[in-house]
Amino acid sequence: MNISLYQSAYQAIQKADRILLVGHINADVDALSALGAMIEIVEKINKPYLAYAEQKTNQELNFLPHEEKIINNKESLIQQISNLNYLNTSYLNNSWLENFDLIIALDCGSFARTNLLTEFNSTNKKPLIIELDHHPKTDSYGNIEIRLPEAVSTTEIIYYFCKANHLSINRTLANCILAGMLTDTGNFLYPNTTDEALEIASEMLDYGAQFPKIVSDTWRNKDFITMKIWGLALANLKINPRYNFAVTILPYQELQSIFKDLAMEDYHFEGDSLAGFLSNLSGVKGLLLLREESPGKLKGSLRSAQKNIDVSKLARFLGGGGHAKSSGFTITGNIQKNNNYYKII
Ligand SMILES: [Mn+2]
Repeated sequence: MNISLYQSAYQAIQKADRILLVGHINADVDALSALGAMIEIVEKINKPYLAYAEQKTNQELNFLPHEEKIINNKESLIQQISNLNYLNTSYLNNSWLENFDLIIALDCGSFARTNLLTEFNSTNKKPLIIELDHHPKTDSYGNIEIRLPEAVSTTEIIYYFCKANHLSINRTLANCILAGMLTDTGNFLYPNTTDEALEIASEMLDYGAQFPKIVSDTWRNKDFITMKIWGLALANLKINPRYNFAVTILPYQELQSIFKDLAMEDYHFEGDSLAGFLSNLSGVKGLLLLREESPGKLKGSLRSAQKNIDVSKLARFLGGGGHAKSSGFTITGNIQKNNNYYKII
């Protein structure tokens, strides 16, 4: 652990006047928990801050500490800048980002994942950036870059941050740290799980983290429609014998008919746990879950449990990214079905 890097990050936080905490677009539990932990840390030292994660989902994850303080769209973020008690009114134009002197980006593999790239590029007075992330490097954007691809979650990095800076870990921090670690490892079942992660998790229990509660809120929380979608993914599962690679597909029309039958219009698809579940299939090199999010737009999730397989290479080849055992991409294409086989054209 590079203690001085963590310490210089904390010094920058102590020096800052107005901080923007940001997690990636469509934030998952790790990103929201990392935000919750950072909110706890900056509130303790009375720093004016705003927290933002574009398109954060509202209902399912509201059990996470400080979740209600995370703004989920840019308009509200800009509106709330005036609450930061600061006289600069430049937020009225495109350089509103200048109202912050520090950005802390959490769980964002590239700066584009913050949804702030355009504003950042067009701002003259650029805020300092601290990056805490466990994704493999794709982009170098942090002035202080703390990137640990071997960490199971961004919240594990926040644990090291607390230790390096002698910050005491209260129950809120312990819950945030454990929640990110649990969800990014599928409750310590995915191949990215490390001995270190298990040790930190047990330490979090000592600090009061609620293990059964987090698991029931994040894993034992599947509704009926989710189970029907998992059923569709299982029904469409095939193994490509040439590559010994499993593939399954969720075509838009078939998803729509599930939604229609259950009178469900607005459904938030939780792809990570489905892909994680499917990756329990033994004997294959890996798995691809392909979901047609809207007609012509396909989202792929890749998983592997095999030591020598790095699925992120395929994800990057297709314009996406991620970890060696868990990555994703988005492509355009239409799904055609004939004789029980699907074809992308
Ligand atoms: Mn993560």
